[in-house]
This record gives sequence, C-alpha cells and structure tokens, in this order.
Amino acid sequence: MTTHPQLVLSGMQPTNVLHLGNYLGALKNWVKLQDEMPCLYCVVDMHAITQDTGYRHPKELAAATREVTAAYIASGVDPKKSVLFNQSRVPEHAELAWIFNCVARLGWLGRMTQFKEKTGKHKERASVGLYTYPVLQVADILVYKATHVPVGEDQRQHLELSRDIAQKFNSDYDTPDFFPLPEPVIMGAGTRVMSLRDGTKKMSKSDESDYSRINLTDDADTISQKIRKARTDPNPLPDFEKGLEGRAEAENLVNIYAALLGKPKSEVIAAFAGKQFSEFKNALADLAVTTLTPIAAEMRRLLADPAEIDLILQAGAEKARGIAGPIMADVKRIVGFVA
Ligand code: AQP
Repeated sequence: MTTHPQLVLSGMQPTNVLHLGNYLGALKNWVKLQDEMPCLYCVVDMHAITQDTGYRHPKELAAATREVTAAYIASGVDPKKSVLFNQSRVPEHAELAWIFNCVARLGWLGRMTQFKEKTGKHKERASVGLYTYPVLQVADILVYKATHVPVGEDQRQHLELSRDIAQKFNSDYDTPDFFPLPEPVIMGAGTRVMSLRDGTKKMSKSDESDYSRINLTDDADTISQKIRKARTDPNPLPDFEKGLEGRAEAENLVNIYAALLGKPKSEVIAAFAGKQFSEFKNALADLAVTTLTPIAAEMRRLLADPAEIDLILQAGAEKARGIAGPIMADVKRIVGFVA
C-alpha cells in the first residue's frame, strides 16, 4: 500500500504543432485532472532533440516550446492551478535520468516498441538519446514522485517501465516505497486517435502528410477539408458497435466524434446508424470546428506576447524545482553521492 500523495505529471514534445490525437488522448484529460489533484505539466524540450525531426535550430525549438505552452493554456490548462514549465529549466530531470540509466537494464529498453517504430530499419543511425528517451521520461515523472500520468494508449509501455525502474531502485537501495509506482491515466474514446489517411497508424506530429492529422492551429476550412478527405470505406455506418470491426478508418472517425462529444461510442452509432459517411463527416467537421477553432484563436492571442509565455514557464520552473530539489537531495544521499 503506497503512502504517496496523489500528484499528476505529464508532458508533450515541442517537435511540431500539437494535433487532435494529443488533444483527445492527453490534453483534454489533463484539464479535467486539474480539479482533482495537484498537477505538473511540462513541455519536454529535452526529448525534442532526440530525433532529427526535432529542432536543430535553437530559435525554432524555443518557438515550438512557446507554441506548445500556448496550446496547453488555450486547451484549458490553467497556470494558476497547475505547475506549467519546460523540462530543460529543471536540471533535476537530467540528474535523475543518469541515475536511472544505471538502474534500468538494457533488455528492458530493447523491448520498447516506440523506438522500433520510430527508427524502422535505420536504428544504427538513431541517437543514443532516442534509445534512452523512456528513461528520461521515467525521471520526468519520479523526480516529483508523481503517482498519476495522463497519456494516450501509445505511452502505456513507457509507463510500465517507470514502475519497473521505481521498483528496482527501491529494492536495490533498500528504500521500500521511496518512489511510488506511477499509474497511467488512459481515459475516454480518444486514447488512440489514428491517422486520417491510414487507420492502422496513429495520428502523429511527424507524419509526412499534413492530411493525416488535424493540427490545433488549423482553420475551419482546413479542418473540414481534412475530414471530408479522410479515408473511409464504401459502407454506411453500422447500427451496432461490432459492425465497425475490421473497418479501422470508419472506427477512427466514430471514436473521434465520441471523444469530441465526451459521449460513449454506442450513442454516436445509435444517432448515425445506417447513414452514409458523407453525412457523418459533415457532422464531424462541424463538431471539430466548434471545438478546435476557439483553441486556435486563443493560441494566436497568447503567442502575440511571447514574453508573457516565458514568464509563465519561468515561474512554473521555479515551483517545479521547489518540489524536485528536495527529492533529488534524498536520492543523492540514498545513492551515496553525499554522506
Ligand atoms: N494519435 C494519438 N492518439 C492519442 N494520444 C496521442 N498522443 C500522441 N499521439 C496520440 C499522446 O500525446 C501525448 C504527447 O505525445 P508526445 O508529444 O510526447 O509525442 P508522441 O507520443 O511521440 O506524439 P506524436 O504526435 O507521435 O509525436 P512525434 O511524431 O513527434 O513522435 C502523449 O501522452 C501521447 O500518448
């Protein structure tokens, strides 16, 4: 039985503009959790430099960090309620990551499917950082002793790693329950939003086709066009959930509609049973435009004042260091770096 107080930690990489998958899989739930327990939300800029698709140009990385921060706030993350900061401003993340690199086993990282998906046949050319990225992610969570991590389904395996590392550290150093075993919070119908071009691939910031995703900055016309062009099959919507089996693209659009509406998939199917996808897509486009265009407008307003965003990040980083500092001091004592 854990003795740790409930605390939420999650983050996103500033590798590109956030998309509907990031919003439905994670951000929407972040906003809800703010009223349930203390939350820390970070922009994980140190993760962004692990891939060549990340930002090599310093000004681009700084701009992307501000843009992701603006997306968090525009989606409803309130810097007065939650601690909002960018990872690199809190050096304790990297310090703990090194210790965890020495706790984690190579075999554990070898099983991480996301590394295999991201590198494909070119793993020899991948950065060492990309390989050990899940370990840094574990440090992001445990440097605050966070207990709950709201993420999309694709992050489940990395969350299991955080439990393995916490358990091994606690046992290796004979400090039972020093680190909590964090729980993934994966909820709603949008936990795995798929590409609009290929229902077997997840919607991703790094997909070459912009038509595969809806960006949080897309305008109403672009959103409608992307939904109208989304791949489906020639059949109408079924009148029961099982009728979507084996129809990945159709199921994805129904899931997106349900997640945007915050209602179960069964209700969406009941409302559109037997209708053609052309009609359903119009309704989906209207719903997506109504939900997303106010977020884009608020992002534009916030980004007009980058200095204000920097101040929010700086204030958040100070609060975050206030939590991480004492935990890291304990870790250094436990490991033997200080007597
Ligand atoms: N398609 C998705 N459906 C549901 N949730 C998703 N998430 C990402 N894609 C989907 C969730 O968003 C959070 C932030 O993810 P990230 O920025 O750390 O990077 P990622 O998971 O690697 O997302 P991308 O879009 O695929 O980025 P790139 O292309 O840069 O690698 C996580 O909680 C994730 O679960």
